[in-house]
Amino acid sequence: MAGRLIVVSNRIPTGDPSGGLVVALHDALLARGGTWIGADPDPSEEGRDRLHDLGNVPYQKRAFRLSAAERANYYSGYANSVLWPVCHRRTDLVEIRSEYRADYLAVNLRLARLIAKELGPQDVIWVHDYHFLPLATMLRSLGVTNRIGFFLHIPFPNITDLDVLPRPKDFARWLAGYNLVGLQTRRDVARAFEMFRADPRAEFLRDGTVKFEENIVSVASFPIGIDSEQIEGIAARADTGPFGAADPRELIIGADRLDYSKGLPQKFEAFGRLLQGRIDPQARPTLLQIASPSRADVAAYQQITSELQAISGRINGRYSELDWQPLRFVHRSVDRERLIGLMRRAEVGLVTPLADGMNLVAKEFVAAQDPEDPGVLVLSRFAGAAEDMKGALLINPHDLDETAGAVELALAMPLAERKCRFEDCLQVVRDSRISVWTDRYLARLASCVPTLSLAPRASA
Ligand code: ADQ
Repeated sequence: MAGRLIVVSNRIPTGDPSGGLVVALHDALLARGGTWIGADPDPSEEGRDRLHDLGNVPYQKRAFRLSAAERANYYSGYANSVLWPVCHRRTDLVEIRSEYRADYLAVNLRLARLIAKELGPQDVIWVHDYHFLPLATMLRSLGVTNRIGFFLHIPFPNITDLDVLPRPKDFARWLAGYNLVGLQTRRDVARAFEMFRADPRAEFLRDGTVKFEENIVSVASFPIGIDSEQIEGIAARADTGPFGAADPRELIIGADRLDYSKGLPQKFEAFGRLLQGRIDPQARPTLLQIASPSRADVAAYQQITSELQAISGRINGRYSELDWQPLRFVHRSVDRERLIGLMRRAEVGLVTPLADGMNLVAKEFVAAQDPEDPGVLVLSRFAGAAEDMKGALLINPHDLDETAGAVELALAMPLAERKCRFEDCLQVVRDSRISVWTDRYLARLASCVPTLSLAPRASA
Protein backbone atom coordinates (compact mmCIF):
# COMPACT_ATOMS: atom_id res chain seq x y z
CA MET A 1 0.00 0.00 0.00
CA ALA A 2 1.50 3.30 -1.06
CA GLY A 3 -0.34 5.72 1.23
CA ARG A 4 -0.50 5.97 5.00
CA LEU A 5 -2.43 3.57 7.17
CA ILE A 6 -5.00 5.40 9.29
CA VAL A 7 -6.36 3.38 12.18
CA VAL A 8 -9.51 4.57 13.94
CA SER A 9 -10.58 3.10 17.28
CA ASN A 10 -12.44 4.58 20.21
CA ARG A 11 -9.62 3.82 22.63
CA ILE A 12 -6.20 5.11 21.69
CA PRO A 13 -3.09 3.84 23.50
CA THR A 14 -1.22 6.34 25.62
CA GLY A 15 2.22 5.41 26.88
CA ASP A 16 3.70 2.04 26.02
CA PRO A 17 1.35 -0.12 23.99
CA SER A 18 0.08 -3.15 25.89
CA GLY A 19 -2.57 -5.76 25.16
CA GLY A 20 -2.84 -7.85 22.01
CA LEU A 21 -4.84 -5.63 19.71
CA VAL A 22 -3.09 -2.41 20.63
CA VAL A 23 0.33 -3.99 20.13
CA ALA A 24 -0.67 -5.48 16.77
CA LEU A 25 -1.97 -2.20 15.42
CA HIS A 26 1.08 -0.42 16.84
CA ASP A 27 3.32 -2.83 14.92
CA ALA A 28 1.30 -2.39 11.73
CA LEU A 29 1.68 1.39 12.00
CA LEU A 30 5.39 1.09 12.72
CA ALA A 31 5.90 -1.04 9.62
CA ARG A 32 3.74 1.03 7.29
CA GLY A 33 3.84 4.48 8.85
CA GLY A 34 0.64 6.30 9.55
CA THR A 35 -1.78 7.72 12.04
CA TRP A 36 -3.89 6.36 14.88
CA ILE A 37 -7.04 8.32 15.67
CA GLY A 38 -9.11 7.81 18.82
CA ALA A 39 -11.14 9.54 21.53
CA ASP A 40 -9.07 11.96 23.61
CA PRO A 41 -8.65 10.81 27.21
CA ASP A 42 -8.48 14.56 28.05
CA PRO A 43 -12.04 15.45 29.13
CA SER A 44 -11.63 19.05 27.99
CA GLU A 45 -14.57 20.14 25.86
CA GLU A 46 -12.60 22.80 24.01
CA GLY A 47 -11.23 22.25 20.51
CA ARG A 48 -13.75 19.71 19.30
CA ASP A 49 -13.41 21.10 15.79
CA ARG A 50 -9.93 19.68 15.31
CA LEU A 51 -7.77 16.64 15.95
CA HIS A 52 -5.26 16.97 18.78
CA ASP A 53 -1.74 15.59 18.64
CA LEU A 54 -0.99 12.97 21.26
CA GLY A 55 2.52 12.40 19.90
CA ASN A 56 4.28 11.95 16.61
CA VAL A 57 6.87 9.31 17.39
CA PRO A 58 7.14 6.75 15.92
CA TYR A 59 3.79 7.35 14.23
CA GLN A 60 1.16 10.04 14.60
CA LYS A 61 -1.44 9.75 17.32
CA ARG A 62 -4.38 12.12 16.99
CA ALA A 63 -7.42 12.50 19.16
CA PHE A 64 -10.93 13.87 18.79
CA ARG A 65 -12.57 15.48 21.79
CA LEU A 66 -15.99 14.80 23.18
CA SER A 67 -18.27 16.90 25.32
CA ALA A 68 -19.58 15.33 28.54
CA ALA A 69 -23.00 14.96 26.87
CA GLU A 70 -21.41 13.23 23.86
CA ARG A 71 -19.55 10.81 26.11
CA ALA A 72 -22.85 9.95 27.79
CA ASN A 73 -24.87 9.70 24.58
CA TYR A 74 -22.45 8.45 21.90
CA TYR A 75 -20.28 6.18 24.08
CA SER A 76 -22.24 5.00 27.15
CA GLY A 77 -25.54 5.51 25.31
CA TYR A 78 -25.74 4.43 21.68
CA ALA A 79 -22.56 2.33 21.60
CA ASN A 80 -22.81 0.56 24.95
CA SER A 81 -26.53 0.66 25.79
CA VAL A 82 -27.92 0.04 22.29
CA LEU A 83 -25.41 -1.57 19.92
CA TRP A 84 -23.57 -3.69 22.51
CA PRO A 85 -26.74 -5.42 23.86
CA VAL A 86 -28.18 -5.82 20.33
CA CYS A 87 -25.00 -7.56 19.12
CA HIS A 88 -24.84 -9.70 22.28
CA ARG A 89 -28.45 -10.90 21.96
CA ARG A 90 -29.66 -8.94 24.99
CA THR A 91 -32.34 -6.83 23.37
CA ASP A 92 -34.09 -6.76 26.77
CA LEU A 93 -31.31 -4.43 27.98
CA VAL A 94 -31.48 -1.97 25.08
CA GLU A 95 -32.21 1.58 26.12
CA ILE A 96 -33.53 3.72 23.31
CA ARG A 97 -33.27 7.48 23.58
CA SER A 98 -33.31 9.93 20.71
CA GLU A 99 -30.30 11.85 22.07
CA TYR A 100 -28.17 8.67 22.00
CA ARG A 101 -28.61 8.20 18.29
CA ALA A 102 -28.37 11.93 17.54
CA ASP A 103 -25.00 12.24 19.30
CA TYR A 104 -23.73 8.96 17.85
CA LEU A 105 -24.36 10.34 14.36
CA ALA A 106 -23.03 13.80 15.27
CA VAL A 107 -19.74 12.42 16.67
CA ASN A 108 -19.25 10.17 13.64
CA LEU A 109 -19.99 13.02 11.22
CA ARG A 110 -17.59 15.38 12.98
CA LEU A 111 -14.90 12.71 12.94
CA ALA A 112 -15.53 12.01 9.24
CA ARG A 113 -15.02 15.71 8.48
CA LEU A 114 -11.82 15.86 10.53
CA ILE A 115 -10.41 12.79 8.80
CA ALA A 116 -11.45 13.93 5.30
CA LYS A 117 -9.61 17.23 5.79
CA GLU A 118 -6.24 15.51 6.18
CA LEU A 119 -6.61 12.53 3.90
CA GLY A 120 -4.10 11.85 1.10
CA PRO A 121 -5.34 10.14 -2.09
CA GLN A 122 -3.57 6.83 -1.37
CA ASP A 123 -4.29 6.61 2.36
CA VAL A 124 -6.05 3.52 3.64
CA ILE A 125 -8.44 3.78 6.60
CA TRP A 126 -9.02 0.88 9.03
CA VAL A 127 -11.95 1.46 11.37
CA HIS A 128 -12.46 -0.63 14.50
CA ASP A 129 -15.70 -1.61 16.13
CA TYR A 130 -19.27 -0.64 16.71
CA HIS A 131 -18.55 2.92 17.84
CA PHE A 132 -18.02 3.91 14.21
CA LEU A 133 -20.47 1.94 12.05
CA PRO A 134 -21.59 4.96 9.98
CA LEU A 135 -18.12 6.47 9.52
CA ALA A 136 -17.59 5.15 5.97
CA THR A 137 -20.99 6.33 4.66
CA MET A 138 -20.22 9.74 6.11
CA LEU A 139 -16.75 9.83 4.57
CA ARG A 140 -18.26 8.76 1.22
CA SER A 141 -20.82 11.57 1.49
CA LEU A 142 -17.86 13.96 1.79
CA GLY A 143 -16.38 12.63 -1.46
CA VAL A 144 -13.82 10.19 -0.02
CA THR A 145 -13.08 7.28 -2.39
CA ASN A 146 -10.11 5.84 -0.44
CA ARG A 147 -10.14 2.22 0.63
CA ILE A 148 -11.92 1.95 3.98
CA GLY A 149 -11.98 -1.26 5.99
CA PHE A 150 -14.01 -2.09 9.09
CA PHE A 151 -13.51 -4.77 11.70
CA LEU A 152 -16.27 -5.72 14.14
CA HIS A 153 -14.77 -7.17 17.32
CA ILE A 154 -18.11 -8.29 18.76
CA PRO A 155 -20.70 -10.75 17.39
CA PHE A 156 -22.62 -9.82 14.27
CA PRO A 157 -26.24 -9.40 15.41
CA ASN A 158 -29.06 -11.79 14.61
CA ILE A 159 -31.24 -10.40 11.86
CA THR A 160 -34.32 -10.30 14.12
CA ASP A 161 -32.44 -8.41 16.85
CA LEU A 162 -31.55 -5.67 14.34
CA ASP A 163 -35.21 -4.69 14.30
CA VAL A 164 -34.81 -3.37 17.84
CA LEU A 165 -32.55 -0.57 16.56
CA PRO A 166 -34.07 2.78 15.78
CA ARG A 167 -34.08 2.84 11.92
CA PRO A 168 -32.87 -0.77 11.59
CA LYS A 169 -32.24 -0.50 7.86
CA ASP A 170 -29.32 1.87 8.46
CA PHE A 171 -27.17 -0.99 9.77
CA ALA A 172 -26.75 -2.67 6.35
CA ARG A 173 -26.30 0.66 4.57
CA TRP A 174 -23.63 1.79 7.04
CA LEU A 175 -21.66 -1.42 6.56
CA ALA A 176 -21.97 -1.22 2.78
CA GLY A 177 -20.00 2.03 2.81
CA TYR A 178 -16.85 0.03 3.60
CA ASN A 179 -14.79 -1.86 1.02
CA LEU A 180 -14.16 -4.69 3.46
CA VAL A 181 -16.14 -5.75 6.51
CA GLY A 182 -14.08 -8.09 8.69
CA LEU A 183 -15.86 -10.29 11.24
CA GLN A 184 -14.55 -12.73 13.82
CA THR A 185 -16.06 -16.03 12.68
CA ARG A 186 -17.67 -17.84 9.77
CA ARG A 187 -20.95 -17.78 11.68
CA ASP A 188 -20.75 -13.99 11.90
CA VAL A 189 -20.25 -13.87 8.13
CA ALA A 190 -23.28 -16.13 7.66
CA ARG A 191 -25.39 -13.71 9.75
CA ALA A 192 -24.13 -10.69 7.78
CA PHE A 193 -25.01 -12.45 4.52
CA GLU A 194 -28.44 -13.28 5.88
CA MET A 195 -28.99 -9.58 6.57
CA PHE A 196 -27.93 -8.60 3.05
CA ARG A 197 -29.97 -11.42 1.46
CA ALA A 198 -33.10 -10.15 3.18
CA ASP A 199 -32.49 -6.59 1.97
CA PRO A 200 -33.91 -5.61 -1.43
CA ARG A 201 -31.18 -2.97 -1.82
CA ALA A 202 -28.47 -5.67 -1.86
CA GLU A 203 -27.41 -7.99 -4.68
CA PHE A 204 -24.85 -10.81 -4.41
CA LEU A 205 -22.23 -10.69 -7.19
CA ARG A 206 -20.58 -13.78 -8.65
CA ASP A 207 -17.27 -13.14 -6.87
CA GLY A 208 -19.02 -13.30 -3.48
CA THR A 209 -19.07 -9.53 -2.89
CA VAL A 210 -22.28 -7.64 -2.17
CA LYS A 211 -23.46 -4.77 -4.34
CA PHE A 212 -25.51 -2.39 -2.21
CA GLU A 213 -26.85 0.63 -4.06
CA GLU A 214 -23.70 2.31 -5.42
CA ASN A 215 -21.22 0.37 -3.23
CA ILE A 216 -19.51 -3.01 -3.44
CA VAL A 217 -18.53 -4.57 -0.13
CA SER A 218 -16.59 -7.75 0.70
CA VAL A 219 -17.40 -9.60 3.92
CA ALA A 220 -15.00 -12.17 5.39
CA SER A 221 -13.91 -13.66 8.68
CA PHE A 222 -10.55 -12.85 10.30
CA PRO A 223 -10.42 -14.59 13.69
CA ILE A 224 -8.39 -12.37 15.98
CA GLY A 225 -5.61 -13.83 18.10
CA ILE A 226 -2.91 -12.98 20.61
CA ASP A 227 0.86 -12.63 20.58
CA SER A 228 1.18 -16.26 21.57
CA GLU A 229 4.98 -16.33 21.55
CA GLN A 230 5.07 -13.45 24.03
CA ILE A 231 2.55 -15.07 26.39
CA GLU A 232 4.26 -18.45 26.21
CA GLY A 233 7.48 -16.63 27.20
CA ILE A 234 5.90 -14.71 30.08
CA ALA A 235 4.19 -17.87 31.36
CA ALA A 236 7.39 -19.90 31.33
CA ARG A 237 9.04 -17.50 33.79
CA ALA A 238 5.95 -16.29 35.66
CA ASP A 239 5.35 -16.38 39.39
CA THR A 240 2.57 -18.96 39.46
CA GLY A 241 0.66 -18.04 42.54
CA PRO A 242 0.09 -15.69 45.40
CA PHE A 243 -1.44 -18.41 47.56
CA GLY A 244 1.54 -19.51 49.67
CA ALA A 245 0.61 -22.28 52.12
CA ALA A 246 -3.06 -21.93 51.15
CA ASP A 247 -2.31 -22.97 47.55
CA PRO A 248 -5.48 -24.72 46.38
CA ARG A 249 -5.05 -28.25 45.11
CA GLU A 250 -7.54 -27.71 42.30
CA LEU A 251 -7.66 -24.21 40.86
CA ILE A 252 -10.25 -23.15 38.33
CA ILE A 253 -9.65 -19.69 36.87
CA GLY A 254 -11.91 -17.17 35.22
CA ALA A 255 -10.78 -13.72 34.03
CA ASP A 256 -13.21 -11.41 32.31
CA ARG A 257 -14.33 -7.85 32.06
CA LEU A 258 -17.31 -7.61 34.37
CA ASP A 259 -19.90 -7.72 31.61
CA TYR A 260 -23.32 -9.38 31.39
CA SER A 261 -22.26 -11.03 28.11
CA LYS A 262 -19.59 -13.09 29.88
CA GLY A 263 -22.02 -15.50 31.60
CA LEU A 264 -20.59 -14.93 35.08
CA PRO A 265 -23.78 -15.74 37.09
CA GLN A 266 -24.03 -18.99 35.11
CA LYS A 267 -20.36 -19.73 35.85
CA PHE A 268 -20.86 -19.18 39.58
CA GLU A 269 -24.05 -21.27 39.66
CA ALA A 270 -22.40 -24.10 37.72
CA PHE A 271 -19.56 -24.07 40.22
CA GLY A 272 -22.18 -24.28 42.98
CA ARG A 273 -23.60 -27.38 41.27
CA LEU A 274 -20.12 -28.90 41.19
CA LEU A 275 -19.75 -28.37 44.94
CA GLN A 276 -23.24 -29.70 45.59
CA GLY A 277 -22.53 -32.90 43.69
CA ARG A 278 -19.12 -33.51 45.25
CA ILE A 279 -18.65 -37.15 46.04
CA ASP A 280 -15.25 -36.76 47.66
CA PRO A 281 -15.54 -34.25 50.57
CA GLN A 282 -11.75 -33.94 50.56
CA ALA A 283 -11.84 -32.44 47.08
CA ARG A 284 -11.73 -28.72 47.58
CA PRO A 285 -11.81 -27.00 44.22
CA THR A 286 -11.41 -23.23 44.21
CA LEU A 287 -12.88 -20.96 41.57
CA LEU A 288 -10.85 -17.76 41.29
CA GLN A 289 -12.82 -15.25 39.26
CA ILE A 290 -10.98 -12.05 38.45
CA ALA A 291 -13.36 -9.54 36.92
CA SER A 292 -12.09 -6.16 35.82
CA PRO A 293 -14.55 -3.30 36.42
CA SER A 294 -16.22 -2.08 33.25
CA ARG A 295 -18.76 0.58 32.18
CA ALA A 296 -19.85 1.22 35.75
CA ASP A 297 -21.98 4.20 34.64
CA VAL A 298 -24.40 1.91 32.74
CA ALA A 299 -27.24 0.55 34.93
CA ALA A 300 -27.08 -3.02 33.55
CA TYR A 301 -23.45 -3.24 34.72
CA GLN A 302 -24.32 -2.13 38.25
CA GLN A 303 -27.02 -4.80 38.41
CA ILE A 304 -24.74 -7.63 37.31
CA THR A 305 -22.16 -6.63 39.93
CA SER A 306 -24.73 -6.86 42.75
CA GLU A 307 -26.01 -10.15 41.37
CA LEU A 308 -22.52 -11.66 41.39
CA GLN A 309 -21.83 -10.47 44.93
CA ALA A 310 -25.08 -12.12 46.04
CA ILE A 311 -24.36 -15.45 44.34
CA SER A 312 -20.78 -15.64 45.57
CA GLY A 313 -21.94 -14.80 49.12
CA ARG A 314 -24.54 -17.57 48.97
CA ILE A 315 -22.10 -20.19 47.63
CA ASN A 316 -19.35 -19.28 50.07
CA GLY A 317 -21.81 -19.12 52.97
CA ARG A 318 -22.97 -22.62 52.18
CA TYR A 319 -19.73 -24.41 51.38
CA SER A 320 -16.82 -22.55 53.03
CA GLU A 321 -14.78 -24.31 55.71
CA LEU A 322 -12.52 -22.63 58.26
CA ASP A 323 -9.56 -23.21 55.98
CA TRP A 324 -11.22 -23.10 52.56
CA GLN A 325 -13.17 -20.48 50.62
CA PRO A 326 -14.41 -22.11 47.44
CA LEU A 327 -15.22 -19.00 45.40
CA ARG A 328 -12.91 -16.03 45.26
CA PHE A 329 -14.50 -13.15 43.41
CA VAL A 330 -11.88 -10.46 42.83
CA HIS A 331 -13.50 -7.39 41.32
CA ARG A 332 -10.46 -5.66 39.88
CA SER A 333 -7.97 -5.71 37.10
CA VAL A 334 -4.71 -7.52 37.78
CA ASP A 335 -1.28 -7.03 36.34
CA ARG A 336 -0.83 -8.90 33.07
CA GLU A 337 2.17 -11.01 34.16
CA ARG A 338 0.42 -12.00 37.36
CA LEU A 339 -2.70 -12.98 35.42
CA ILE A 340 -0.70 -15.15 33.02
CA GLY A 341 1.05 -16.78 36.00
CA LEU A 342 -2.32 -17.59 37.56
CA MET A 343 -3.51 -19.07 34.28
CA ARG A 344 -0.47 -21.32 34.16
CA ARG A 345 -1.04 -22.39 37.75
CA ALA A 346 -4.70 -23.31 37.16
CA GLU A 347 -5.92 -26.82 36.39
CA VAL A 348 -8.94 -25.47 34.52
CA GLY A 349 -9.69 -22.30 32.55
CA LEU A 350 -13.45 -21.64 32.70
CA VAL A 351 -14.75 -19.34 29.97
CA THR A 352 -18.55 -19.10 29.83
CA PRO A 353 -19.79 -16.18 27.69
CA LEU A 354 -23.37 -16.24 26.45
CA ALA A 355 -22.15 -14.35 23.38
CA ASP A 356 -18.61 -13.22 22.57
CA GLY A 357 -16.91 -12.04 19.38
CA MET A 358 -13.79 -14.13 19.96
CA ASN A 359 -12.65 -14.19 23.64
CA LEU A 360 -8.93 -13.69 23.97
CA VAL A 361 -8.85 -15.02 27.53
CA ALA A 362 -9.46 -18.53 26.11
CA LYS A 363 -6.43 -18.16 23.82
CA GLU A 364 -4.28 -16.64 26.58
CA PHE A 365 -5.12 -19.53 28.92
CA VAL A 366 -3.93 -22.04 26.31
CA ALA A 367 -0.72 -20.13 25.52
CA ALA A 368 0.04 -19.88 29.26
CA GLN A 369 -0.01 -23.63 29.94
CA ASP A 370 3.00 -25.78 30.76
CA PRO A 371 3.27 -28.13 27.74
CA GLU A 372 4.45 -30.93 30.05
CA ASP A 373 1.49 -30.61 32.45
CA PRO A 374 -1.20 -28.51 30.79
CA GLY A 375 -4.52 -27.44 32.27
CA VAL A 376 -7.81 -27.92 30.44
CA LEU A 377 -9.90 -25.22 28.78
CA VAL A 378 -13.66 -25.43 29.36
CA LEU A 379 -15.14 -23.11 26.77
CA SER A 380 -18.62 -21.84 25.92
CA ARG A 381 -19.84 -22.72 22.44
CA PHE A 382 -20.99 -19.13 22.16
CA ALA A 383 -17.47 -17.69 22.17
CA GLY A 384 -16.08 -17.06 18.68
CA ALA A 385 -12.97 -18.96 19.84
CA ALA A 386 -15.03 -22.17 20.01
CA GLU A 387 -15.43 -22.25 16.23
CA ASP A 388 -11.87 -23.53 15.81
CA MET A 389 -10.77 -24.65 19.32
CA LYS A 390 -12.00 -28.20 19.11
CA GLY A 391 -9.50 -29.39 21.72
CA ALA A 392 -11.38 -27.52 24.45
CA LEU A 393 -14.29 -29.06 26.38
CA LEU A 394 -17.13 -27.17 24.74
CA ILE A 395 -20.19 -26.39 26.86
CA ASN A 396 -23.51 -24.59 26.76
CA PRO A 397 -23.22 -22.12 29.68
CA HIS A 398 -27.01 -22.07 30.13
CA ASP A 399 -26.79 -25.77 31.04
CA LEU A 400 -25.35 -25.65 34.56
CA ASP A 401 -25.08 -29.43 34.90
CA GLU A 402 -23.19 -29.70 31.62
CA THR A 403 -20.71 -27.01 32.73
CA ALA A 404 -20.26 -28.60 36.18
CA GLY A 405 -19.75 -32.00 34.51
CA ALA A 406 -17.14 -30.61 32.11
CA VAL A 407 -15.19 -29.03 34.98
CA GLU A 408 -15.29 -32.30 36.86
CA LEU A 409 -14.07 -34.16 33.78
CA ALA A 410 -11.29 -31.59 33.30
CA LEU A 411 -10.13 -31.93 36.92
CA ALA A 412 -9.91 -35.71 36.56
CA MET A 413 -8.46 -35.81 33.03
CA PRO A 414 -5.39 -38.00 32.55
CA LEU A 415 -2.17 -36.31 31.45
CA ALA A 416 -2.11 -37.94 27.99
CA GLU A 417 -5.54 -36.55 27.08
CA ARG A 418 -4.73 -33.15 28.55
CA LYS A 419 -1.60 -32.95 26.41
CA CYS A 420 -3.41 -34.03 23.29
CA ARG A 421 -6.19 -31.43 23.75
CA PHE A 422 -3.67 -28.74 24.66
CA GLU A 423 -1.59 -29.36 21.52
CA ASP A 424 -4.70 -29.07 19.36
CA CYS A 425 -5.67 -25.79 21.01
CA LEU A 426 -2.15 -24.36 20.90
CA GLN A 427 -1.98 -24.98 17.17
CA VAL A 428 -5.16 -22.91 16.71
CA VAL A 429 -3.75 -20.15 18.93
CA ARG A 430 -0.50 -20.02 16.99
CA ASP A 431 -2.19 -20.15 13.58
CA SER A 432 -4.39 -17.18 14.46
CA ARG A 433 -1.66 -15.10 16.11
CA ILE A 434 -2.20 -11.37 16.02
CA SER A 435 0.50 -10.56 13.43
CA VAL A 436 -1.13 -13.00 11.00
CA TRP A 437 -4.51 -11.38 11.65
CA THR A 438 -3.23 -7.86 10.85
CA ASP A 439 -1.37 -8.98 7.72
CA ARG A 440 -4.29 -11.02 6.39
CA TYR A 441 -6.75 -8.21 6.94
CA LEU A 442 -4.65 -5.49 5.35
CA ALA A 443 -3.71 -7.70 2.36
CA ARG A 444 -7.39 -8.44 1.76
CA LEU A 445 -8.32 -4.77 2.06
CA ALA A 446 -5.65 -3.86 -0.49
CA SER A 447 -7.14 -6.35 -2.95
CA CYS A 448 -10.76 -5.14 -2.59
CA VAL A 449 -12.60 -3.54 -5.45
CA PRO A 450 -11.87 0.17 -5.09
CA THR A 451 -14.65 2.73 -4.77
CA LEU A 452 -14.51 4.54 -8.10
CA SER A 453 -17.37 6.97 -8.11
CA LEU A 454 -19.71 8.34 -5.55
CA ALA A 455 -23.30 9.36 -5.45
CA PRO A 456 -23.08 11.69 -2.47
CA ARG A 457 -25.84 11.60 0.10
CA ALA A 458 -26.91 14.60 2.02
CA SER A 459 -26.91 12.86 5.36
CA ALA A 460 -26.02 9.50 6.78
P1 ADQ B 1 -13.34 -8.09 25.51
O1 ADQ B 1 -14.84 -8.22 25.66
O2 ADQ B 1 -12.70 -7.12 26.38
O3 ADQ B 1 -12.92 -7.81 24.00
P2 ADQ B 1 -11.51 -10.48 25.56
O4 ADQ B 1 -11.32 -10.87 24.15
O5 ADQ B 1 -11.63 -11.66 26.46
O6 ADQ B 1 -12.81 -9.62 25.82
O7 ADQ B 1 -10.27 -9.59 26.02
C1 ADQ B 1 -10.11 -9.16 27.34
C2 ADQ B 1 -8.65 -8.81 27.63
O8 ADQ B 1 -8.59 -8.22 28.92
C3 ADQ B 1 -7.75 -10.04 27.66
O9 ADQ B 1 -6.50 -9.70 27.11
C4 ADQ B 1 -7.64 -10.37 29.16
O10 ADQ B 1 -6.41 -10.96 29.54
C5 ADQ B 1 -7.76 -9.02 29.79
N1 ADQ B 1 -8.44 -9.15 31.11
C6 ADQ B 1 -9.65 -9.69 31.35
N2 ADQ B 1 -9.92 -9.64 32.67
C7 ADQ B 1 -8.88 -9.08 33.27
C8 ADQ B 1 -8.56 -8.73 34.62
N3 ADQ B 1 -9.41 -8.94 35.61
N4 ADQ B 1 -7.38 -8.15 34.84
C9 ADQ B 1 -6.51 -7.89 33.84
N5 ADQ B 1 -6.76 -8.17 32.55
C10 ADQ B 1 -7.92 -8.75 32.27
C11 ADQ B 1 -13.62 -7.57 22.75
C12 ADQ B 1 -14.64 -8.64 22.35
C13 ADQ B 1 -13.98 -10.01 22.32
C14 ADQ B 1 -12.79 -9.99 21.36
C15 ADQ B 1 -11.87 -8.82 21.67
C16 ADQ B 1 -10.78 -8.65 20.62
O11 ADQ B 1 -15.74 -8.63 23.25
O12 ADQ B 1 -14.91 -11.00 21.90
O13 ADQ B 1 -12.06 -11.20 21.50
O14 ADQ B 1 -12.58 -7.58 21.74
O15 ADQ B 1 -11.31 -8.59 19.32
